[in-house]
Amino acid sequence: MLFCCEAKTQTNLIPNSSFEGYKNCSFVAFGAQYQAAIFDSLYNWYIPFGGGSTDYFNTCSPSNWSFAVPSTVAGFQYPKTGNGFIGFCPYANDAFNNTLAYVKEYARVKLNSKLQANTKYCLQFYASLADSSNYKTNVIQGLFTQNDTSIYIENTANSLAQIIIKKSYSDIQIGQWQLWEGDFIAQGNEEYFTLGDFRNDSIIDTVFIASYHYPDYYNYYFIDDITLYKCVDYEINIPNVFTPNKDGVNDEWFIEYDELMELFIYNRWGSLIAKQNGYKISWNGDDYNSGVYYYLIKTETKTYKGHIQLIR
Ligand SMILES: [Ca+2]
Repeated sequence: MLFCCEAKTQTNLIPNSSFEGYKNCSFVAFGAQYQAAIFDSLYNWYIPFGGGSTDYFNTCSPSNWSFAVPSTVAGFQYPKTGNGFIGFCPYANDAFNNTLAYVKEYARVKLNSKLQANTKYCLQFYASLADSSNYKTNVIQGLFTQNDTSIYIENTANSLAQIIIKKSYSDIQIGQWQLWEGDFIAQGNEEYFTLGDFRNDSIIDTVFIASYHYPDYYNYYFIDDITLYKCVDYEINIPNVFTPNKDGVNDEWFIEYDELMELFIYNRWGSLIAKQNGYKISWNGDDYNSGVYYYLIKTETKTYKGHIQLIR
């Protein structure tokens, strides 16, 4: 018999990760003072204290409103997936109020569970530079904290964020969803994730694009589909010999991996004799004779082929 699979699936630690869940669609037509309220319509996500006026866009919004899709207040943009996405200025001056003060905007979410100590986590999201931007930055950061602290506290230290994703300027093109990814090793018990740019203003560099909608310095990113998982970055270990003679030593051909595996075992004539899937797979040889058998293992990212020697 085949040992069956343990049901285990990695869950994305970011809730409402594609910004599809919202409380209501009664978005206000325009005005910076209303934007926090609009973002408040999103489930799970919020603007941390001092975190600017991050926006929420959804196709449910009336088409002539500022938060409509695809013609948003910040530029023309379809969602990466689904109907909703968010947008923010990682670093811009206050064009609305025409002041020289710089504003930085942020979005925060409480994770589905606390992070585990000494564990590596991989962050991915899609970002698209809005066509209203007249400058661009090339850094977006992820900050993980144990508490729901204010942005003012977090911004006092330079480069406090654990994940600093930096792209080359030439890779950042207006209106194109691009994958941004980074990783870090958790200290343990981090429970809040904040997206933004936590660098000190003095070290932030920018590249001029063109003068679009705003006369002042303006840099705006749309964001969609954020995932946070434990990283899978070790090689799969596939044994090539086992001895199912019930002496308790090496009686099973056994593989465990952090990606879902699909296993096929063939005899020397190419006939499929065993098949299973899971995060743990094993074969006890059934009633097959000593000899050489062949495996094909498909994981979520790779395919492995080779032979297994069964010795009775
Ligand atoms: Ca979405």
